[in-house]
Amino acid sequence: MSLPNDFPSSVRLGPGQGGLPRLEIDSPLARAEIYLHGAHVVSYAKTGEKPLLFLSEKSYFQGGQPIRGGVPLIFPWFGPRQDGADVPAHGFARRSAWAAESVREEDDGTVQVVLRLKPDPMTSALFNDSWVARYRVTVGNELTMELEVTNTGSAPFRYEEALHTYFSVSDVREIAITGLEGTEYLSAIEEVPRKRQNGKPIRFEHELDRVYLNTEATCVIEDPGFERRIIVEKQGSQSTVVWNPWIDKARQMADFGDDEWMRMVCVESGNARDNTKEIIPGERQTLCVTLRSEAL
Ligand code: TA6
Repeated sequence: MSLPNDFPSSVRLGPGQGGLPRLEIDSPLARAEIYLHGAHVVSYAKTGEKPLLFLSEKSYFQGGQPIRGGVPLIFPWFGPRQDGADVPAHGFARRSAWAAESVREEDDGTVQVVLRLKPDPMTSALFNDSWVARYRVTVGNELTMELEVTNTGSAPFRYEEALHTYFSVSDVREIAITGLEGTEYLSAIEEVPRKRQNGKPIRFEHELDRVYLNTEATCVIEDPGFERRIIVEKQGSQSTVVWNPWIDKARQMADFGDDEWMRMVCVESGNARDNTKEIIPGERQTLCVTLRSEAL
């Protein structure tokens, strides 16, 4: 694991849960934790505010297993791979050990961490060996995450990606998500999978698992219980996934508490299904997400 030698005073590298290497950021602006395992942002809280992200109390913290919560990094396929192959859901990036390429503190107090993942025999067997991924995480009054994929090979290839963000909410039954009104979606659980969102905000009365397509919209999670709204801005993303497992699915997940479905919602920014990306040799493509919250 190649690590930079010097860290800013607001950044510490050490063993986190499960002994996994963790970068802890504690600056005047915000606190955050980033695990090298999966390049996984596990927590973020702007100074003086509630944590923005949800983390399951039952999450695994072990090699090869994804962390349940925070911002799982999905690459190079979303969910079950579209060719039906028997491979881990959501690709290998969130299960891989990333290398910390640089850690620096900007003049305004924000901290930027750059992590990198390259092919190895396991990933090349599952996908191809013609790519490198870099992930820039900027921690300050906002949380910005940029996933950059470069085609280092001599042929184009297709991939899916998403920042599968778990947000901490007061009660999923009380929140509303705006920004996707009138947008077409693919549902993983509804009989008629391809539908269009009506003109109203998304509310939750059951399990909901939808890939909204061809949308660059900013989404807002209105949370009266926490007296805040969370703003999810994105660039380089045509898909927004919205998911809550609800009661039955929560019970089926060993790394998720039976009642945790009430306190989380996933609003994920990426490129999936109809919005699968194609990248030509030498091309570099970036998915960028910026998260912030405001008092209601
Ligand atoms: O983001 C929605 C989704 O694809 C759901 O179908 C659900 O499977 C969720 O991801 C979590 O997937 P995981 O593999 O992390 O259990």
